[in-house]
Amino acid sequence: AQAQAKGPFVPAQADYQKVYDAIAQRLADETDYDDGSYGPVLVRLAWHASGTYDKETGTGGSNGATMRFAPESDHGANAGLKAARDFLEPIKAQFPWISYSDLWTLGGACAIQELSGPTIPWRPGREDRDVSACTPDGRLPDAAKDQRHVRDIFSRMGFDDREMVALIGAHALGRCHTDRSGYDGPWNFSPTVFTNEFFRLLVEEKWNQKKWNGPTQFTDKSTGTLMMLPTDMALIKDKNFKKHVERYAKDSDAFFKEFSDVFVKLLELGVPFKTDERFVFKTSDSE
Ligand code: CCH
Repeated sequence: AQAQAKGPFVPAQADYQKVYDAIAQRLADETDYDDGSYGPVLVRLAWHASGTYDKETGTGGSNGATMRFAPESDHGANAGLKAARDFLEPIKAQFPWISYSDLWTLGGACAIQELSGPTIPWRPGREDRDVSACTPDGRLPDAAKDQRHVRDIFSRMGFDDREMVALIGAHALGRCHTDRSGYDGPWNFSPTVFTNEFFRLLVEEKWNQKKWNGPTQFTDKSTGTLMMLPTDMALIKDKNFKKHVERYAKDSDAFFKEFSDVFVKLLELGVPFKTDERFVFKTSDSE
């Protein structure tokens, strides 16, 4: 019998769930890193791949995965993200049909869910682009700056005040590394669990400038082991930002819901999708 003519492979939700499962499995296996998880750095990779978007020119964003190439891979803000890109290489080898741009954003969505965060509905359709699509340096936020800078950078992507505050709540996860950004330490005591702790601590803790030779950062009065960046402190200096910080500190459900909506929006900025359908992936503990 003659083999049936096959068209090009068109992956379905079940195929993307397999990719999700492979990332989740690797997150569970590779615990000998940082605070025990690659999840936070995967979230940062998805964010830095997407946060280069410029609404005026339509350039940047997650479509293209141009951080594979210098100069973008060498931009100061992207220091350390090679760890996340390398973590995903075996997944790319196992599922060669997925683009890097879809894989990096799916990695971020998977990490949020696996670290007990909200559901992140995700859509495929990004295509990798070449080095000519690299964005110029300076599109990602500089932690040493104030609320005007935060507003400038995130409004260039098309976000409003409420969305900016929700997004930065991802600083519940992970830590700063002196050999990457120059800053040091985690924002809270559970850096591998997605919570609203970042906001609670920002409001309830007293933050003092850290005495050290490094860049200006803030430390909690109670233990001296946690940190805030100058841009994090800007969220309680600015009254329009602060009202959302206070709301999220009190209402974890509101934070989870609004974070999910805005993270979905971030991962989709500038992507010429051909489909409206988003997939909701099952987490590893629900199977
Ligand atoms: Fe962030 N972030 N971020 N951040 N970030 C850093 C680490 C993480 C800023 C600066 C820094 C978002 C917004 C901002 C994560 C997610 C998000 C670090 C330390 C700096 C500096 C890097 C290092 O040393 O490894 C600034 C400035 C802003 C905005 O003003 C947004 C938005 C998100 C996601 C939605 C995550 C996660 C980390 C931890 C990474 C890790 O390796 O643990």
